[in-house]
Amino acid sequence: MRLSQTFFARAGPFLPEMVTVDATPILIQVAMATLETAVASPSGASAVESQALGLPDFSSDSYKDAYSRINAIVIEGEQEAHDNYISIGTLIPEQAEELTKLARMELKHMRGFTACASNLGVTADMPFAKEFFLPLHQNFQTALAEGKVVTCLLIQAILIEAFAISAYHIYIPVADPFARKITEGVVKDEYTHLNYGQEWLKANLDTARQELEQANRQNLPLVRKMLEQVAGDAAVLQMDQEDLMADFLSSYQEALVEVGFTNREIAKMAAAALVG
Ligand code: PL3
Ligand code: FE2
Ligand code: FE2
Repeated sequence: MRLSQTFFARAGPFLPEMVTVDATPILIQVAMATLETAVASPSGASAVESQALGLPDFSSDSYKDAYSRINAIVIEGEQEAHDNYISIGTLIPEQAEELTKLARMELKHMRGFTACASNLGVTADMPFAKEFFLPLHQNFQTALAEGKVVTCLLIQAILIEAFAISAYHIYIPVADPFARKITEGVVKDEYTHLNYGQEWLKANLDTARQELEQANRQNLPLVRKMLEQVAGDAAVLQMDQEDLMADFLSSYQEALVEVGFTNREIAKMAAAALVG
């Protein structure tokens, strides 16, 4: 009884497809296998249930191994996002209060994703994640030291936020139920952050244009490499690399439209990812 309830509750968007294939035998199979093995995982779904729903086995060693790096990347990304918004506040003091609010949201995200790892019994590989972010981190620090607020905003509020939004979008449908809830909450906040960057750059486009194009040429290729580097582990989590790339490009493009670039200018800016 409990099993079929959770099955239907979790089936969500997959249900119509499964019904047309005749769900009954699958349900019976799941029920029997679950009764026999009774493997309850910390994610709330047993290995057998997860597989029947087309989700990864959250308790497998291969899943946990990939998760230790992906989760660390997310935790490091949220922590750096916090630090970056505080730093940007030193460059635009009249915005410091608003930026502190954004920074606080990032710490909340970081705590949420830390809980996702504990829930699965995974230890985040933080040294790996620090190295993953290093090139972008260094470019941000150099821009900060030179007082280049436009570059800092492009790196954090456009590129990193668009990266996070795309990754979270693609992760949500294949996440364990606990992490899915957390990530759904986080992704809403990330739009607020992307929007903050868009609005500031839009209001300052006349003076920002040249620096923006230059910063984009330097940093977009780094994001492309990060997407490539994460692809293998993301695939273990059933996240598709092309979906990630497509979602990133659409968030990036929408953001640049909002800032005030024409489609042709955006295509030229996106070409930096192909060439760099
Ligand atoms: C900005 O607010 C946060 C920046 C975070 C960077 C996210 C990188 C995402 C890499 C792929 C993650 C898939 C989601 C998994 C969540 C545990
Ligand atoms: Fe965040
Ligand atoms: Fe953010």
